[in-house]
Amino acid sequence: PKEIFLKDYKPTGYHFDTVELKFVLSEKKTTVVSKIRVLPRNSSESPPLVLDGRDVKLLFVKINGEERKLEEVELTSRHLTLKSLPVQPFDLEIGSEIHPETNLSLEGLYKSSSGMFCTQCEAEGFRKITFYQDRPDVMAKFTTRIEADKAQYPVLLSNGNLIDSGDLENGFHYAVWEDPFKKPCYLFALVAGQLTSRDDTFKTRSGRDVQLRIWTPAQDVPKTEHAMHALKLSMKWDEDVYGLEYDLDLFNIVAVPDFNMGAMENKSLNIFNSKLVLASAETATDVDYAAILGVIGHEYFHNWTGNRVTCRDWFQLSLKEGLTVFRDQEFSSDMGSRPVKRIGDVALLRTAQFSEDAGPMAHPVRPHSYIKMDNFYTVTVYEKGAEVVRMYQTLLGKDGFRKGMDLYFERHDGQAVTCEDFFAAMRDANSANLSVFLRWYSQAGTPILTVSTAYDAAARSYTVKCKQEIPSTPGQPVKEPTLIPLAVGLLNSKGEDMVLTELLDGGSLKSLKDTAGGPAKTAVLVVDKEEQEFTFLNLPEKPVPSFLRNFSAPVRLVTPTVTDDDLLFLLAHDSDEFNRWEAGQTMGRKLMLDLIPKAQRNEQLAVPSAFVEGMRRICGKGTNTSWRKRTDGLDGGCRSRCSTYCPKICDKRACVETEARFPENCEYRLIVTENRSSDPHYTFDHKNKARRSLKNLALGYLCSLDEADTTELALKEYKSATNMTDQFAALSSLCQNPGDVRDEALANFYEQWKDETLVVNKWLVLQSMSDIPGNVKNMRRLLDHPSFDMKNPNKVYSLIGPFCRTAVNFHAKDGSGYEFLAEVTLQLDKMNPQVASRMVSSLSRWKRFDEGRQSLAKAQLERIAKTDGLSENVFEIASKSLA
Ligand code: HT7
Ligand code: ZN
Repeated sequence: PKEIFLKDYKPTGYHFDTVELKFVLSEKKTTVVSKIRVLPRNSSESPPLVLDGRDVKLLFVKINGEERKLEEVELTSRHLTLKSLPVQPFDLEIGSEIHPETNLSLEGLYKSSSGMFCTQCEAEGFRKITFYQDRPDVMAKFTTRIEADKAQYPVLLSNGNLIDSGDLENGFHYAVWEDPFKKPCYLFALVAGQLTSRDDTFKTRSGRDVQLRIWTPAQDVPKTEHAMHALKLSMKWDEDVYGLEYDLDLFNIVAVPDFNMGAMENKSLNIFNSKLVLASAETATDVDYAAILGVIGHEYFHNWTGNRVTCRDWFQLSLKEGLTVFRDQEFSSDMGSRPVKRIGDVALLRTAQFSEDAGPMAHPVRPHSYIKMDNFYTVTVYEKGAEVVRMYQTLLGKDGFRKGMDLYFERHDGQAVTCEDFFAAMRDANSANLSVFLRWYSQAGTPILTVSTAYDAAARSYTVKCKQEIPSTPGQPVKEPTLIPLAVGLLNSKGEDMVLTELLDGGSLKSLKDTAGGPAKTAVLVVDKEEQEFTFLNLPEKPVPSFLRNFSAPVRLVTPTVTDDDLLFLLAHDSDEFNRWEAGQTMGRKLMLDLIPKAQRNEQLAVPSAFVEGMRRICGKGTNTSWRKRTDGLDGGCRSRCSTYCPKICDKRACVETEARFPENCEYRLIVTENRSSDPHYTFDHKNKARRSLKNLALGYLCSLDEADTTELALKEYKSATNMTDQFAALSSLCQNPGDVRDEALANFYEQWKDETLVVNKWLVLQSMSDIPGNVKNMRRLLDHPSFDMKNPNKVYSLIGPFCRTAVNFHAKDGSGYEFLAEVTLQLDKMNPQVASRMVSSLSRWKRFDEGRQSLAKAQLERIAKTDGLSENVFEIASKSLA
């Protein structure tokens, strides 16, 4: 397979001005005719025009209405090359035939299991529809005519405005859609099927009425209320926060049950995986509701960051994705709890992205090369990319960031641009000097930032010493220091933020103010050298430092001079709620790591009472007034996040021997009863979500004790639940312990929900993530279960994905977990390479396994890599993992 490099980027020799597409959809084949107005870049020469095309049968080619003999064009399995073209603008007409009815890859045009036709063109799916310059810097105005059987496909949708429709012979009908905005072909969309819409309107701030429609099969329309609400909130938020208004009179969303990713931002016709649209209190959890809010927002926000301003090439993917993830994170924060959202986002970054950055697939936010672009829709491009955008905001302030965004749109509306263009807009709008910052785009690996401190009582000064180091990654052995914004707060002995007045930075003295000009309580230190010192002046006492507030940079922070007492103090007092959580986590992790070898040596285990006390107070059970004051201000969602270390430390033996029975000391039983809702009506708001989260966390901890009364409590919760959040949480708690109760609860749940495919997926998840020994056998049984279908990505993500995250069964000593995954991957690869390559990634980090497991995992990777007919997607992951 061919590797594509960023450094080889060249603009095309031909622009496409307008594109008229005509689709005739039918059960046995689909014909596509495209008529393109082509503008040669140079009027003195006509280089070959190379069009991409895969699995497309060429029917005819016409230039200015004149047919070219097919023997005269160059046609391979990937390209159609046209030579001897006019040097003046000309019309290119291409007729082709495709087979959506057998397309299981779910890219290009495919027929969903629900019977509807639908498209997915990003990144390179349009070439499976017709021959085209399938790259994002080719932007054209599209008009789309769709013809199909009226009874089978009553609804015909594409981008833009409906300009014509009517009946044809033989029971067919047609619709013509015109999109007034230039766009790359990856934003093209078409949908045809039996769909019903929930309709609403949104009045923009300039007073225009926008029609909003969410399309689903008729029976699902009641489940689209939350999605519609989320859409209207998103539209309002983008106006309020960025001054960005929707630019057409119609916005459609279609839900499809078979979709490789979460959703797609096609211009005015977003296509969504059903699981990110459909929700009801009975069938969806709080987590589902939150995901719907975030993803509806994300796709909507792409209308400006992605569609109006798009990417020059796919290496720039983070230009739109990192920025749009940042925007959706901020939107969700504003709609719910800011610290809880931040804690969740950072937790994901650390578990998924930091490990990607430390493995064989490590790549910069802007990769240098790829074999298959689909493999680069990664947590690095999305989540680390969002952190890079967040750092601009941290460095420039909210107002400065907004100025940068305004300038970005002013300069680049209607263009396909690069990450440097975004950087330049931020820099120029703020007259800032950030050049070292660009290294975030080009260097892979997570920087390690070591920060140590010294207080000089006589000088009343506090010195912060920073050292940064970026580990080597494949192909990048040596790194340069990058620009790290280190947000710092200093607490006095009462636990209050000290006012930071003056800072000596590399010898120069700066007076500190917050962004509104008031006294600074958090300073942002700009660390841009390998080693650097900063000194705060005028500090009357030795402070307790709160470093990297709100996780101001995606780094691993090492703080050798921060003591356990400091951590407990921060857990109690830090005004930065993220860092309160962080202090509890750091402390909890330290304790666990301490206890493990002691447990292995069968020694007496003890958890310091200060930590137990700290956790009790986080749960809201403290009496000490200064603690009480702090925890009262902490929302339930934060409490729930902060409490997550309690039971992990509390392995059953440790609890008994230390008398520190966390579940009892933390009064989990009380938490369950106090937070049980008396209101059968489900409300998705932050207060209720936080309450349910704390209650269900406590229930899970109690059930980990596996005692008769805790099981009884969980069964009671399961039976009395009035919404899926509570029902599923109770079921998950019960499922921790093997036995009849678990089996019966699972059977009961399936019986109740077997007709709700999205709920059945939850049932699959619970079983696949089980640590019950020998679960591979059960997995094989589930592959044959009527609820499973290898062709549906949601089923694969529910059954195979979670299995690969289990410690006991995926990593079974006999290699049966790895073998199972290899079998599934190879089977899946024949249908859907994008999903197959996501699955094989679970074996990528085999070098970190123990010796025995390394050779077992490697053998399976080798088996995959040498299979004949392997897709490029899976080949790229398997071969890079073995390198
Ligand atoms: N921009 C969308 C990306 C996407 C995608 C990429 C590869 C294969 C299938 C896909 N479906 C959607 C989604 C987004 O980030 O908004
Ligand atoms: Zn996106």
